[in-house]
Amino acid sequence: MFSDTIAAISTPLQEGAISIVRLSGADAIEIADKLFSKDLIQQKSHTISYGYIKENDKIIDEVLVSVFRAPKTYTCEDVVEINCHGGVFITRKILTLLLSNGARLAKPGEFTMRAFYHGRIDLSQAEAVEELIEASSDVSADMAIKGIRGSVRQLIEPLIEDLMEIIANIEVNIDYPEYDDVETLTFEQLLPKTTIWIKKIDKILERAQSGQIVKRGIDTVIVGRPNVGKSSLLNALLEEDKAIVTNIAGTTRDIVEGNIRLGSVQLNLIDTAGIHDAEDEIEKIGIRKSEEKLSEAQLVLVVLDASQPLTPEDKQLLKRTENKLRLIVHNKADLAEGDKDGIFISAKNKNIDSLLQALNALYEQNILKEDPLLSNERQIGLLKTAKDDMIRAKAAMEMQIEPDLIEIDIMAAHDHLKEILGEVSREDLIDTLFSKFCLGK
Ligand SMILES: Nc1nc2c(ncn2[C@@H]2O[C@H](COP(=O)(O)OP(=O)(O)OP(=O)(O)O)[C@@H](O)[C@H]2O)c(=O)[nH]1
Ligand SMILES: [Mg+2]
Repeated sequence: MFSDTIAAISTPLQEGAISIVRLSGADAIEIADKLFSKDLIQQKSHTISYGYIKENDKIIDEVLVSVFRAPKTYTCEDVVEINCHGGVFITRKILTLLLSNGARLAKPGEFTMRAFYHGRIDLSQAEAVEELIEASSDVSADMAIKGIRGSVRQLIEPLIEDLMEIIANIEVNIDYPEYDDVETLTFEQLLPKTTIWIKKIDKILERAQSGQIVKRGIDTVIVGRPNVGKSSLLNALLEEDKAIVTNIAGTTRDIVEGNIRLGSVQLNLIDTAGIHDAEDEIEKIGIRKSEEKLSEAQLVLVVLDASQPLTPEDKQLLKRTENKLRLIVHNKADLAEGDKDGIFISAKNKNIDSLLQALNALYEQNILKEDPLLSNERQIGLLKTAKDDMIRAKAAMEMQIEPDLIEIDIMAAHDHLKEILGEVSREDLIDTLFSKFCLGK
């Protein structure tokens, strides 16, 4: 499929113990053979040979050369990997020698792109390779490796099959309306199928949200009336004095942000201005921002002052956050008396264990046990588009519109799902996608 042989340095270009220069293509073995001290042409597939890279007769480096013959290789082509000493100069030198012996410099992601074009992996698997490289936690790495092994295909393929079945049904009816033995298609049959299909998509989309949470972190907003200790809590969580803390109500006027990692999830923390009826113009703007952040939040930490009875403002805030995913945090526990049922902390004294435990419990349970799921935005976007297509199809069915007109929407949904796997896709999209990869991958 590709006529040229590509080469690239596949490890970071910096000093290290070893660097790997990789070659892929029909001439990979021949090109490497020209530079290597031993014969590679006869070398068995999937073996490693020890020797020297030479420029004319001069020894350049002592190396290990792996030979992988097509088709069972990363790219499905002949692949050679040269493990050399990890100096920047020497690695570049070897690459240059390969290029002057007939290889072409690979573009970012081109090795993986070849694996895709040769059909070894689908587009979602290629994306997962990039996601694995970028993964910043156990969970995101775990999701990516599942993706590489085909979890997205497993998720999407049954949905494609359902649509094929619906399309086939419609086609039979359009083509052979006169045949008695062909079951006539009725909307009573199609409608429930469509409804179930949309429900399945909703389920995947719902779980996709947890997938994205793992990757991007949870937008967590700290709210409460002035002076309850929101900024103190932010500082305690971040383990640094990021926000200003004073005993003056209305200290925080702007948004203060910071990130912490809790086990496998990340919290994107936002400290806000205390919400109350303020007179001060600047504070009012701050409060407006707080409300905005509150409405966008994925998790809300409602902070109360445990040393005081609930005020009307507290009650109002509790009411407003009722339908949000929230934790009610009783701060200033050091000043409080009586029962301590719930999350009691003392932000000022950095005593926040019960909150950390509650957060861990929340996310270990909610997100991490589920698999497989979608977490890639391109894939989620296409899934949503396919859902919209089917919502249109459903509406048309309800209006008893001609089946062949409805088929257009169903076909669109089908194509959008296929596009997730890269099976109906535009060249430019694929190019941009692979260009995000590292060189040599
Ligand atoms: N005793 C005690 N005092 C605390 C605790 N947490 C915070 N404080 C004090 O409460 C006062 C207000 O703390 P902040 O963290 O500034 O409160 P805030 O909610 O951010 O206030 P605004 O930004 O004005 O809305 C400060 O004097 C803190 O030292 C706590 O756990 N125990
Ligand atoms: Mg504050």
